[in-house]
Formats: sequence, structure tokens, C-alpha cells
Amino acid sequence: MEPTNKLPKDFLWGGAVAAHQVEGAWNKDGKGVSIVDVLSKGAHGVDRIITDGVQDDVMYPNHEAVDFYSHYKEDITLFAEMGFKCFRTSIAWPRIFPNGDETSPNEAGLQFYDELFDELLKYNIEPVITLSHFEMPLHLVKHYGGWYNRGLIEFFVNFSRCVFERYQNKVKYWITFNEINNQRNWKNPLFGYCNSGMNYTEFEHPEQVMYQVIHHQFVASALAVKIGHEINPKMKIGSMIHMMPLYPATCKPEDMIQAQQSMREKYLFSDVQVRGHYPRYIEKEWQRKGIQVDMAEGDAEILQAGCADFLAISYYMSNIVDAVPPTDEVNPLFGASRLNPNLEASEWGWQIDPVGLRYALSELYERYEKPIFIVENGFGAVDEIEPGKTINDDYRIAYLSRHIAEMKKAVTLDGVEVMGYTPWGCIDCVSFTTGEYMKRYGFIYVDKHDDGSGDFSRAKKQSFSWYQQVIASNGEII
Ligand code: BGP
Repeated sequence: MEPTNKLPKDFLWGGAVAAHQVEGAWNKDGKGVSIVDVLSKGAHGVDRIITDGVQDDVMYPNHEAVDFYSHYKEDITLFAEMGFKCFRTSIAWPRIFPNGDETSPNEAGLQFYDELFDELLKYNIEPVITLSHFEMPLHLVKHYGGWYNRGLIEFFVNFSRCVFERYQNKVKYWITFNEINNQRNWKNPLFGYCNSGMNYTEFEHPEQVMYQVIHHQFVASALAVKIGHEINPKMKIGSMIHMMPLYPATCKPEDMIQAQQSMREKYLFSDVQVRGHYPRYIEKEWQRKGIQVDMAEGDAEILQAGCADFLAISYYMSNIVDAVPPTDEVNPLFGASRLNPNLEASEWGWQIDPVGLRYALSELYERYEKPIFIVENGFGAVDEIEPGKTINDDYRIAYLSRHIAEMKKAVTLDGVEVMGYTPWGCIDCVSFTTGEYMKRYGFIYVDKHDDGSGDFSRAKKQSFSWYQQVIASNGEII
């Protein structure tokens, strides 16, 4: 047996991105338009603007991204140099089914991912693939009304079956929906739109619509898990939530109850996807609010038959909640939560809480007893290039190092099974919430800027060699 104070030998160190935030080539080789292709930039750190479609004179941020589509070989060489054991990205749904409702796939799109996965496997880097990371075909929004339409289940299942069959011997680790719980904050249109192609604020009963949408996604996700396992029983298919612990603002019992109830906004998703059924608290909430979710006969059995093999989380920060929130301090991006006076924050107000990661991992593991994969964690910052092309991102090293230290405590002191760790934006990419290049996360710098300048050339940051050492020592040197 290995000593208990070490991470497992097969720990999956790597990095994470999403297709639309890196690939560019938004209309190449038969790719259809996705919902993020029509998102313009947002205000600094708040939300992006949803537009009706692509306009000729506008350059949308995700159209070029960091041109990973043409640079992936060079980038994978750098990932291999850092020692990556895995690399998380997504398959852009409209590269495979440009409109989402076709019966046969776009071969050129399938070919691209074949080549990408082959390149990763050449360096023994396991692909970790998200099926839906904010990239649904725009056509499914315009012609079917997004995930509110139950017909979307079939389209998603067709897409999933197609890529499972095609890549069954290349990809072992899959995630169905990225941060499926983001849309629970339905007041911010960005989240509903990116998760499901829905702007909940336009509906008279937004929560009724939201829960119906979510039900469709639960069924689609469970079906995908079941089909994936039938195609290749060795596949590990996970669900994913945005995990942001919400602490009680004070030790008042009322604040504690509020924190417990607010956490259900995250746990509902993993409760259903990991345990395979709706928890009783949500039935009570629906009764109280007069919400009626249409479920077809057999849905309950589908949810039970498609339980996730592991739980993936993104973890960036924690927040606090009060029974009676002070309205002026509420965080617009994350709903009715606010900043913790005990913590420092990034330039975007994302609070740095490494200990919260240990807390989150223990909470989730005790609840589900399933392996947890940390598929996003990282520090968004404006990096300065110094003479000689050096980028001294010691603030990023400090952030990651402190989080890894707490993750190790969760593993070695609390007994949590953590499968791997893939820092977000291992190569600089377009920010999800702002649509800007300036909020960078990478170990690899990309010369591309919000004014359109830059030649996409890559440069190693200080954190590059630091992370290389972390991986080489299996997390002993951080
Ligand atoms: C997560 C998303 C990612 C990513 C990350 C960082 O919520 O899954 O797509 O971008 O957040 O967010 P941002 O880029 O806004 O800093």
C-alpha cells in the first residue's frame, strides 16, 4: 500500500479549456454557428451581451479565440513538456452537427477531434472530454426554443452516441454538461443562455421554465451515461457542477439555515446526477412555489440508470450568505451571495479561499462517496510581459500552490478520493464571463489582445516550469 500522505501514483495532473474559448475557426470545415459565436464582449467582469446572430462587421471574441484549431500540435508539445497526464477540452457540438438536428454528422469535424486526440495520445496525455460546454448549435435555440423543448434530448443523445462510438478507444473520461448548475442563477441571462440557450428573464414564470429545462438536461445526461457505458463499459462519465461553497455570514442559526438552503442550488444537480433521483427538498420547493415539472413516463428509471461515475467540479472561490442579505453588497455574477470580509479577492472580485477547496471536497465526498475530479481551478489576472518575453506570474503560482496544498489535505487527512486536477485555462483563452483576452489564466501566454492586435505566438510564463515541477514530483514540490 502507498503511504497515506501522498497523492496516488496515477493522479491525473493536467489542464483544462473549452473548445469555444480556444479553438477559433468558428466557421471552418463545415462548423455551424454555436450560441457563444454570437456573444459579444461584456462589461469588465460582468456579463456578455447576447445578440441575435452574427453580423458581418462585428468580430465576436470566440470567432478567433487563440486559434488552437491551427496551433494545437504546438500547444500539445508544450503540455507534454509540462508533463500533463490529461487534458480537458470539449467537443464543439456544431462542428459535428452544424445545426444540431441533422441525422448524419460532419465528417470534417469528427476528423479534427480524431487528430487532436491522436496527438494527445502520442504523448500519453488522456483526453478528458466535455460534451456540452456552452457550445450548443444556435439553430437549436432559434428553431426549437433551446432546452425548454424536450426534443433537444434526442439531438443531444444523437450527438453523444456519435462521438462515443467514434472515440470509444481514444477517450476514456467524459463529462456531460459543464457547470450545469450555473443557470440556477436565472437572473443573470448569461448563465441560462450559455447552459441551455434560454434567457429565463424573458418568461413570466422563469423558475418554472428553468426547472423544466434542467429536467430535460438531467434526462439527456443520464441517457448519455447509459449509452456510453453500453458502447464501452470502460468509459468513465461524470457530471459537473460549479462548486462555490456558501458560508453563513455570521454564526446566527438563521444564517446557517440560509447557507444550507442556498447550497441546494448546487447540490440539486449533483444529487440527481450522482444519486439518480430528485431529492425531497426540491419537491417541497416546487410545491411551495407552485412549480410543476412535466416528466414523461420512464424518466425516473432513466435518471436511475444513468448515474455519473464521478463528480467533476470547478472551484474558484467561496462566498457568504445571510438570512437577510444587505442588498447593496450582493454579487451580481453569483446571485444572492456576497463577499467574505476575511478573504482577499482577484481584480474581478473572485475571492481566494484555498481552505474552501478542502471543505468542498470533503462535503461532496461525504455526500456521494464517488471520486471527485477537480476539472477547473485557477487565477484570472492581467499578465504583464517584461523585456525578454518573461511573464512573472508569481500571484498565479501562489494561488495554485495554496489550492494544491489544501487538495492534498483533503486526500491525505480526510480520505477524499480525488482523481485529478486540471487548472483552468492552462493556455490563455477567451474569458467566459467577460469575453475578453485580458483575464488570463495560462501557464502559456498567447499574444492576442482585446484591441485585435497580436500574432497568436505562445510564450512560457514563470508558472510553466513551476507546474512542470509540481507534476514531476506528483505534488510533493509545490
Ligand atoms: C467557468 C467556465 C469556464 C471558464 C471559467 C473561468 O465557469 O466553465 O468556461 O471560463 O469559469 O471564468 P472566466 O473566464 O470568466 O474567468
